[in-house]
Amino acid sequence: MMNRLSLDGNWELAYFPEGSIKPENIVKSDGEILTWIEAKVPGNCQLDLVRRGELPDPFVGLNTKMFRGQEFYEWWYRKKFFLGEEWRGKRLEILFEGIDTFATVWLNRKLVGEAKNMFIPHSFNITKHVKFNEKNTLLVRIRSADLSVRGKDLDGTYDVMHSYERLWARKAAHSFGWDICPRLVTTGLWRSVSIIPHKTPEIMDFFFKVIHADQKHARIVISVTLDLPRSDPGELYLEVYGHCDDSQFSSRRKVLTSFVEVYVDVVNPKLWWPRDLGSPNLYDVTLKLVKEGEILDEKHAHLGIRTVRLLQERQPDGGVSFIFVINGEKVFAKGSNWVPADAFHGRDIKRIPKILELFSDLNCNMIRVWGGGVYESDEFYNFCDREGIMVWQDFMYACAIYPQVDEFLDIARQEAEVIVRRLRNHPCIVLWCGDNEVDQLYAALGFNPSRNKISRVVLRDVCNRLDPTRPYWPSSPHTPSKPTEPNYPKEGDSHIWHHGTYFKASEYSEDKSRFISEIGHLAAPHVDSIKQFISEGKVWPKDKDEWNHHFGTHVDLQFLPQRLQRMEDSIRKYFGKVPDRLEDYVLASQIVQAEALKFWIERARQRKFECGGILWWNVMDCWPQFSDAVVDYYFRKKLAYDYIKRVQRPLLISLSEQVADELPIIVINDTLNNVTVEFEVEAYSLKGKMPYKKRGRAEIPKNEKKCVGSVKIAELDSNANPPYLFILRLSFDDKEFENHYLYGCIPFRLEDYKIFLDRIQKLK
Ligand code: BMA
Repeated sequence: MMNRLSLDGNWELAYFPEGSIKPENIVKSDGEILTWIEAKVPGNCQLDLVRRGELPDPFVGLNTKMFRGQEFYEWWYRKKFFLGEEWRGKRLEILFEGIDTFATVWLNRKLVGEAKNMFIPHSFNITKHVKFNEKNTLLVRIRSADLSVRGKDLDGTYDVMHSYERLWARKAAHSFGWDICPRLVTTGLWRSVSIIPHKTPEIMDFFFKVIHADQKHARIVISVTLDLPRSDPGELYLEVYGHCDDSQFSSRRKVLTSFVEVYVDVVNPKLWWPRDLGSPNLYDVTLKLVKEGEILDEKHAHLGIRTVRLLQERQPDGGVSFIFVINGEKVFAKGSNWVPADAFHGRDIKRIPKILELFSDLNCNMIRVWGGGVYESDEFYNFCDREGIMVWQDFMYACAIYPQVDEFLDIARQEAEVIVRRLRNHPCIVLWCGDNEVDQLYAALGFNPSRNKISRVVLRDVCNRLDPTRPYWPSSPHTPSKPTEPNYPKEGDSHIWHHGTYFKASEYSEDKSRFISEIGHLAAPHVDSIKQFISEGKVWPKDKDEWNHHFGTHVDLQFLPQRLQRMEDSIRKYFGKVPDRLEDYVLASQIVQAEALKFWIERARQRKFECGGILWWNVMDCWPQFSDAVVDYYFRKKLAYDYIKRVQRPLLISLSEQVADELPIIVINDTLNNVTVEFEVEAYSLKGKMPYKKRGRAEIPKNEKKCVGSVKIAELDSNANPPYLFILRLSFDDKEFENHYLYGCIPFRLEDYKIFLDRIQKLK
């Protein structure tokens, strides 16, 4: 079958205040009555204007404010293309992989379709309207999102961000303004556009349903949806072949109806494992439609054979566990939250591969796709499949009480059906989650979140029906037995936010969470980055307006101006004062963040399986700002990056907090092998290395943690006063892993920390 025709690349763009020119006049003239500029697809209209210098770089200073007026514009795209004779006789569809958001499409002056949802692809049949061997003119009108949803029923809704128009617009929530994202209500063809030829019969969709898998045997049901002729298809067979190295399977079934189920049994299957536990094996699968030896259609895909379960068992302290179990083995989740790759989603495609490399390099085995962004691209999930990174997938609802009327529930249902069908063949996805912090909001307003029909009825039903292989979790955070206490620590997942509080304060150090799905600490980005996004002359001393703007105050919320203050509170608590040199200010903020994240991850791992995992907030910024991210928008890493990378390795040596005079040494083994390790602990005071050394050897059973000894403060040289820096070393299999622990009482002196930092930065 002939390949698709990509329409990506240069398009034309025109724009004007919505309604000031009649659409029918534009269509009638093939757009000739408009003035066109050059546009890039995939892209965003606003960026096309920036490229021409008609709008400033929105990421500098207070410039996002200059994009507000454009929110009330309509935008027209035009593309002219040719199709040769070879395209004749096929059913032709135009596929828009992402339209942001309220759009109408015409081809050769004929209406071909409408779109109202940024999150899902749209495909329109253009067979009747296309011309062969001559010019085709495609026109796309994108209306203002604000104006498109005006007048919709908002009674009974609530929006934390006070941007109510977003509730009816199925468009990335953050674009209306968030603490971590600017208000930039974008428009555009943000993903690829192509023309796809179809012929009948055709394989339309398939689902690899793994119903059983262990080391010896796997059974997979492959459900296939076909497009068949409206007459007897004859001796038509569906054939399936799969292989992964030397493991193979095949099956064949006669096609009688347009829905076919093929059962596949695999002996000694090569299972898909999350990283650290094994290899993320993938089978190459080919599905063929065959009639009398002729292949009529063929599709290729990857299959990861694995099972997933969410273990929720009563625990000795009365709580309930929250542990992912893959192929029967518990997995401790270490990872981070995925926020939008860019405030302009038209640029995602360029940034996503680079950002994903960071997750992998940071030793993450899980990513949570947060509900305030978008469902990610195929490349995103393919990467996670290949790397063995599990994905916690939110549906795109965040921080609001959404409309509960039937019209909205239908929109939600249709979107979920498309998304679940699109993503369910990715073994990386281990959980469908209804939303971000919607339960929490219901509870905060005094309502029971079980009333939310979106997460409790619509999404649950779609997941149960279209993908019964994965657990469904209604909201993050959520507590099944106490819905009105979604953040109850001993059950379900928790979001832990206390900006400005010392990271070892009891809120953190006595936390009993069963699974931490959000926790984060603010820090400034690199000085060079600050100079890139704060206007000249406003960098230092800080210009309150510009700094606050890049801390989230573009959203008119009371709590946001305090973010800057709270970051400084945390510096003051750790170092006694806020440095008055910019370089030191940045360093101090990054040290506190680095030590905080290191401490939280270590503590969660030390509580292995009382706690099922920790997904900290977050790796990357979607625009240049002061934030919880550990890599800034320009890809400059904060200090926390290396600290996290060290403490997320599968084998970890760590010190736990002091009990009486001792600090327990805890080794954690996240692999499925029993390991024998050698360890040692060295101590440094500000005067240099101390004569202390502790050595040992220990066996750590697979997938467990163990206390292998302790550091006794009384055994240290009493001539040197704290602070002390402990260097912990673990040797295994000719490899050495190091970690550190800073001992002493806050406040530390920044000058003292700098002395230790030299040593910390040399850790292996
Ligand atoms: C959380 C999220 C977001 C927010 C983030 C960072 O609680 O779920 O809504 O952007 O914190 O502050």
